Amino acid sequence: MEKFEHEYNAEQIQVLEGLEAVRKRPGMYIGSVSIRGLHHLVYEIVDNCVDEALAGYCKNIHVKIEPGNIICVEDDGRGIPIDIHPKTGISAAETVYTKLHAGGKFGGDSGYKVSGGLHGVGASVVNALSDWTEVTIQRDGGIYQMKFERGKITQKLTKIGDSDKTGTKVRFYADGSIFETLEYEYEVLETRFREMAFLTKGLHILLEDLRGETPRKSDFCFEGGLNSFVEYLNKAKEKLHDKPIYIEKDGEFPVEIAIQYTTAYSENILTFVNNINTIEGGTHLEGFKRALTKVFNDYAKTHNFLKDKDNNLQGDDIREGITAVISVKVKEPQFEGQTKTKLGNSEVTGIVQSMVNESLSSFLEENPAVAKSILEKCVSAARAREAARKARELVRRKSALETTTLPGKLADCSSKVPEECEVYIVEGDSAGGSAKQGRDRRFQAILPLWGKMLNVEKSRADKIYGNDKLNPVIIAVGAGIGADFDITKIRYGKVIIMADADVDGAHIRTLLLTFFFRYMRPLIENGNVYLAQPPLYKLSKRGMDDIYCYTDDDLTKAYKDLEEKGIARDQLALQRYKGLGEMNPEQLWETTMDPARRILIQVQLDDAIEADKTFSMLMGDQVEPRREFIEQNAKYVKNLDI
Ligand code: 28G
Repeated sequence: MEKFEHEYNAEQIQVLEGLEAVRKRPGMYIGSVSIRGLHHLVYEIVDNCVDEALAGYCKNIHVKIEPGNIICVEDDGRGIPIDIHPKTGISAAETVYTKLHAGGKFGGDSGYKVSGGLHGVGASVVNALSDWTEVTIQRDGGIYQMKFERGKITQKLTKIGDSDKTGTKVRFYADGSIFETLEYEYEVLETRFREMAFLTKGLHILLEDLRGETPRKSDFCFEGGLNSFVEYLNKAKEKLHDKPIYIEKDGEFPVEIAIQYTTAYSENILTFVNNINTIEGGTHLEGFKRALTKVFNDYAKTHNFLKDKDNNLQGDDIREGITAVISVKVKEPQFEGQTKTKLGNSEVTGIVQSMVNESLSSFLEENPAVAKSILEKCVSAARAREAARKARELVRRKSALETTTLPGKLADCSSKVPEECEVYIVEGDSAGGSAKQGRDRRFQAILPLWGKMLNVEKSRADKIYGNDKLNPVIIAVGAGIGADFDITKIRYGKVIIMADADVDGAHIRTLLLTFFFRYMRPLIENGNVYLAQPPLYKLSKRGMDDIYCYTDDDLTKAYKDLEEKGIARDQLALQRYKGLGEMNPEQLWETTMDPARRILIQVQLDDAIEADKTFSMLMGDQVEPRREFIEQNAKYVKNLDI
C-alpha cells in the first residue's frame, strides 16, 4: 500500500513539472503567445477530433466561440477512454490532459495519430495554458466530467449522468496572463476549418461565433475532398477543363491529389502532410513536380505537340496556370526548413512520383481533349519563356552597362544602408512632389508613379521585364524579380506604398501588391512591404494644434474628447482629405512620413492561400466573383490590408 502511494505521488509530481515547463516557455510549445498562439490552442483540440475522424469514428465537429471568448469543441467520436491506470490511479482521459506529449503525437507504433498542428503538442499544452478547462466525455453508458485550473486538476473524472451516446466535449478559457489577446478572430478560424474539412472528405465541421449581437456560423462538409478544395481555389479563375484531375491511392501511405489547370500565368500548388500545410514544400512536392514534367513531356512527344523534338518543355512551362492540392499522410514525418514546414522524408519523393506517373499518364490517354488544352497552354508558356529570357537578358545587359543608373524619377536618399532606408512609392506627380520636399532625405527615397499601371495578373513574365511602369520599381528595389529575386540585394528595408484613401488609390495599391506578391514574394514574407496611412480628416481651431484623424472612429473620438474639454463641434473646422495632393509637404511629413508620428500598416502574408484567391479575383477576368467579393466585403473595406 505504501509503495503504491509513493509511486502515485512521484508520477503526479513529474506530471505537474511537465506542465509548469509549458507555462514558463509557452512559445516553445505553441510558437508564440500572440493571437497566432491563441488560435493554435483551438487547432490542437480540433486536431484531436480530426484524428478520431481519421480513425473512422467521428463524423461531426462543433466549435463554438462562446461569449467571453470561451472555446467549446465537441465531437461525436468514441469519447476519450476513461479507464483508470492500475498503477497510477489516473484515468486515461486525465493523462491525455496532464501529460506532455500524451499518446506520442505521431506515435509510430499505435498508428493512431496522423494529424496534428505545427508543434504537435496536444491537449495537455492547451490545458496548461488555459485559465480553466472542462472535459466532458460520453461513453460506456455514462457522462463523465473532469476540470482543471491552469493545468492542475480541480475535479477528478466523475460520472455526472447517463447517456447512450459517445463523444468528447472540451471547453476552455485561455489564460489572459499568458496570451497577448484572448479575442479570437473568426475569419482565421473559419479559414483553417474550411481547409480541414477539404482535407478530410465528408467530415462535417460547424463553427459558431456567439460573442456578438448577431451570431455567425459556417458549416463545412465537402464530399469532393480535394476536388472541392481545388474548385474553391479556382473559383475566380477561368478553367481549362471542367473537372479537376483526381488521384487517390493508399500505397505505402495515403496520397491524395487534385489538379485543375486555369488560364492564369501563376502556379498555385498547396501541399499538406498529415493535414499540416507544408508551405516550404519538400519531398512530396518534389515527387509530384518530377512526375508532372515527365508525363507531360512524354505525352507531348508521342502526340506531336513539340515541333523541335529535342526541346523539352520545362517544369515551369508545365506548371503555368496549374492549381493543385497534394495531401499525404506519413507515419513519422520529418519537418525541416526555416519554419519547419518542409517535408524531409526522402522515401516520399519516389512513391509520390510513381503514383502520379501512373495515374496521370492514364488520365491523359483517356482524356485527349483535356490533354490537348493543357499542352497547348504549356507550349505557349514555353514560347513566352523564351521571349522573357531574351527580354531579361536585355534588361540584365542594360543594367550591367548602367549599374549606377537609377530611374530618373527616383529621388534617392543619401544613406546607402538598406536597413535604415525607406522608399515611398507614391501615386501621382503632385503628391510625389510634396513627398520629395517633405521627406527626410537622409533615409527616405521617393519614387513617383503615374499613368496606368500594368496588371501583372493578366500578363506573362515577358511583359513585366522592360515595362515602363514596373521597371523603375524593380530597379529601385534593386533585387531583381521572380526566380532571380535576391532579398539580400534590396536597397531599402521598407518599401512603402503611399496612395490616396479612395477607390483609385485602392486600385493602384492592389496592383502594386499583386506585383509584389507574384514577383517579389519574399519581400512580403520578410515584412518589408508597408502601406502608408494618410489621414482622412483634419480638425482645426484657432489657437489649437491641428488634429489629424486616420479613421472615422478616430474622428468620432476626437469630437468626444474635445467636447469634454468644452469645445463644441461647431467651433471646429473639419477638412476631409480626398487625396495626398491636398497636403503641403510639411503636412505630409507630419501625418504620413515622420517615423515618430506616422501610421504604417505592415503587409503580412498570413494566408498565402487566401491571398492568391483574392488577387486572382480582384485582378482577373471574371466579373461575378469580384462583384460578390465587393458586395460581401463592402462593409469591411475600411481598412484594407490584403
Ligand atoms: C472535443 C474536443 C476534442 C478524442 C478520442 C478517442 C480516443 C482517444 C481521443 O484515445 C488514447 C492513445 C493511442 C489508443 C481511442 C477512444 C481508442 C478507443 C479513443 C477529442 C488510445 C486516446 N476509444 N477522441 N482519444 N489513445 N476527441 N476531442 O479530444 O492508442 S481524443
